[in-house]
Formats: sequence, C-alpha cells, structure tokens
Amino acid sequence: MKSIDRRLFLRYAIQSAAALGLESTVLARLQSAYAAGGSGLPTVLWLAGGACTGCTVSLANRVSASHPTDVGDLLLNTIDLEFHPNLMGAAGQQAVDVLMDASHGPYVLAVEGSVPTAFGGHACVVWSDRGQDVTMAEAVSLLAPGAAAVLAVGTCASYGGISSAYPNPAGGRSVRDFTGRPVINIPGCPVHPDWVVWTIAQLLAGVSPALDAEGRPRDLYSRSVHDRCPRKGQGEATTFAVEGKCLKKLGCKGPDTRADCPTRLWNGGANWCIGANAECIGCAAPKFPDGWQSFYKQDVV
Ligand code: FSX
Ligand code: SF4
Repeated sequence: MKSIDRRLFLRYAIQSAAALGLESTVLARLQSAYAAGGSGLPTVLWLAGGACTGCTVSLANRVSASHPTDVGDLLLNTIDLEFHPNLMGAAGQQAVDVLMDASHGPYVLAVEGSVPTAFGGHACVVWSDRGQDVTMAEAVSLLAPGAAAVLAVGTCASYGGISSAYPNPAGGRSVRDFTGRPVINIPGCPVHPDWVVWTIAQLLAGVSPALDAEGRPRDLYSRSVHDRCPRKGQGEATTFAVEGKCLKKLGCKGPDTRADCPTRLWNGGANWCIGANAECIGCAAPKFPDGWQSFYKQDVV
C-alpha cells in the first residue's frame, strides 16, 4: 500500500496531460487544485493481493520526458511510499500504523491483484498488526467501505485474471465480485502506467469517469486493439518474425480486446506487443486467460 503525494501527483498529471489524453475541463480542475496546494484531496492507498506485482512494476517502470522521468523520479519525487510490500521504506508495525492513520482521512483505494478467499483468506496475508495476521480479504473489507472510490488495478483485480485462473486453488476473486461495491476496473496484465495515472487524475479533479458494462473507463477502453492496429488489412503472417503483417492466424486476440495500446504504446512510447511482432494475448480482456487458453485444461479455446 502506498500513499501518493497529491501535489507532486497533480504536477505530474498536468505535465503529462496531452500524453494521458486528459480533457481540458479535467486539466483546468487539476491546475486549480495544484494552485491551491493540493489540499482537500484524498490520499491514495494501495493494496496488493493475488498478483505477480507486475502492475506495480509497470507503474514504476515509466520512462518519459515528463515527470516522473524514470523509476527513481517516481519513487523519490512522485510517490510517497507509506506502505508497499516491496518498495516501502517503513516495515512491520510502523508501516501498519502509518496505513491505519492514513485510512482515517479521505482516500481512494487502489487494489492490485485478486482477493484470495481460500483457507479463510490465509492464502494471502498482507500484514501483521500487533502479532495478528491480516489477510487480503480482511484488508479489502476494512478499507473498501470507507474509500471515496475503489480502483481495481490490473486484470487480476478487475476480473480475477491469472491469479484466479482454473483451478484457482487460492479462491481468488475480483474486487467487484468480492466487495459487491462499485469499482473502477483498469485491466491489463500488467496495467499500463498511464491508465492508472489517468484514472487517478480524473478522481483528483472530482470527475467520475464514465464506465462501460465491464466497469472500465470508456475513454481508455472504448475501442478494440484490432480497431486501430496498423497491421489491419496488411495481409496475414503465417510465421512469426514477419514485419508488418497481421498476426491473426498466429493467435492474435486484438479483435476481442479493448485497450488503446496501438496509439498509446508502452515503455514511454518505445513500442508495443504487436510492434515487436508478438500477437496481442488479450491481457486486458475480462476473459483473460481462461476464456482463451487455460493453463491446465487443453479443451478450452
Ligand atoms: Fe495480475 Fe498485476 Fe498481471 Fe501481474 O499485479 S494483472 S498477474 S501483471 O501484476 O495483478
Ligand atoms: Fe488485428 Fe491482431 Fe491483425 Fe492487428 S495483428 S490487425 S490486432 S488481428
């Protein structure tokens, strides 16, 4: 879990407004919040459960000409790491106390990973409070009700994803399924750092992003990968490592996957999966991965 420094976050969002695709009304609200010192805005708390930590790595892996320029800038100048299982400075009871303290103020809850429910939730223990283990399920139950908004960061948190794939021994559930509360889903395995920043920027500006039936922000997920793929209509590749050809015959899931990867690209705009001659694996789709290819069943297509 981590708390994002609001003023630095606002500065980052404002500087990156064009790249993030923020509307001018949202940008104006962020600018006035920044001018006011960022006061009165909610803290962002981050929980990590059934996940590979790839979503945190993705967020921390930003490479850009604007702030944060790299992972060092992100961690040292942009994100105030109050609690994070991998990256926080504090540890043990001190970290838990900081978290509990922050939870008494207004906050947005960002959940990375699914919520494991097997073994009474003990498939995933997220911290120990005065010797008492606290499970991910307990942590989400504790923090979700008081949150101004709940973000499901990544496909595991949004829909179960890899961490809840068949046979799902940990009993992983999506955040929306587990809490029964409205959740903003930001799928992707991993999530794109810009999608997280874009969504948090909307909330800090007091804007609730319009969501589709799958709980995703429409502005980010309205079109399929295939829709804007530069390889559409360019002839189909029948073997890998063929430049410029459509990868559909090789298993590309772009037609069934909604995300803006073709225009946003990854790693600071360096490239994207299809640009590197790898088909879209559909990592941002609700049915990823079981709906296409189960790990342990061969009859699922
Ligand atoms: Fe899941 Fe994110 Fe995939 Fe991993 O944490 S969306 S397995 S990239 O890290 O939750
Ligand atoms: Fe569509 Fe994939 Fe072909 Fe691109 S490579 S045109 S996303 S099927």
